[in-house]
Amino acid sequence: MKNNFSIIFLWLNVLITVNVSVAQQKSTMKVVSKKTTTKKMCCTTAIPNRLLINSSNTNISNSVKITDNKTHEGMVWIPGGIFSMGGDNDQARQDEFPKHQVKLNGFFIDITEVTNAQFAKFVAATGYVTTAEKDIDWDELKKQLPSDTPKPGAEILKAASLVFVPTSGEVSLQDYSQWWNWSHGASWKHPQGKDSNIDGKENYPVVHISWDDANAYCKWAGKRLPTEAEWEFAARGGLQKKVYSWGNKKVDEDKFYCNYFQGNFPYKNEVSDGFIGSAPVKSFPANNYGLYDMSGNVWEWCADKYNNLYYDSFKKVKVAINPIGPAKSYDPDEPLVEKRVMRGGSFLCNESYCSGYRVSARMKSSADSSMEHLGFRCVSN
Ligand SMILES: [Ca+2]
Ligand SMILES: [Ca+2]
Repeated sequence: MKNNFSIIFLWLNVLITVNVSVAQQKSTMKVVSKKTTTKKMCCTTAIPNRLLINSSNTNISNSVKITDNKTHEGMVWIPGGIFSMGGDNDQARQDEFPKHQVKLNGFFIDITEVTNAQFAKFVAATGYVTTAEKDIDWDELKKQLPSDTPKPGAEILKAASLVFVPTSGEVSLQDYSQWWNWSHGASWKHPQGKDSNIDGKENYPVVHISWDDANAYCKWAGKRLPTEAEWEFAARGGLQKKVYSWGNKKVDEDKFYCNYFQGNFPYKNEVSDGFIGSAPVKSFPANNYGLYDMSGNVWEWCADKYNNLYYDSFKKVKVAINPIGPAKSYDPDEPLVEKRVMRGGSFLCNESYCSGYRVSARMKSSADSSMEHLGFRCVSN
């Protein structure tokens, strides 16, 4: 099995090399200094894409109809208001600046991440098949690659998702393939791989959910994904210019405020907070709005495209009103891959070098990416 993973990651690395090479030749977009974008390379800046397929070419065969499922059960109303969006301490990366004023209308938001039980209802009602459960379509993938790229073996293109496997010791944090395994059979029903299951985990957040999957669920539920601004506004819980959803106390000061990774990532998880992986929703204190796990547990998709320079566009704007993200995605690390924003950090985030559970921390991946620590929650008007 280990050999298979090695082959897959060799293939991934080939694709990465090809994409970067093509980007360097063809991209006309401004290339930003690597120094500013790869700072603190870790779980928060090295989220892998699912074989780097551009989401705009993802073929979604599932047809989900809007149903009359809209309900505000399990949601709270977040009154509108003005807040200061962006980084609040020296852990913040460049894409979290400049801080800028944002005004939002009120909205409802789920008090927890969407759970396995909730997602199972959706699948039972619609027959939806998630991205991770579908084989990779070579005809689509090859459109992203040079025409002479050879077709990989069928085994590599089989349905799979990324599962975290701790390394045996300290490793360079530049190479995420050391702790992410391309695991055939891994999906929301088998979060740690094909031999795992979610029996008894109905109240855990659903994971291995792509942005496309999350949107399909939202559509069925009569809801939508939060904008990045809505997500941050809700996470702050009415606090102004604080680092975390609970204020400025350190993540383990007095008590554990969220599910994260204690110890030395990615090989020694001390599990002082009681959870080595994801935790049942509501296992940690809610913020002032009554929202659970806005920090940690699993990353949460937002509706917005990701652009590392997006906040610069507000430099001359006094107050941004209900912003919905940039028109164009751009990530200087992978310029050809259209990406969407993820927020909140996960059980793999670590205080010493990433702290993705800060309320302003931004992450991104392609819309077809799915991983063991990636889920979502919904909002509605
Ligand atoms: Ca933990
Ligand atoms: Ca979360």
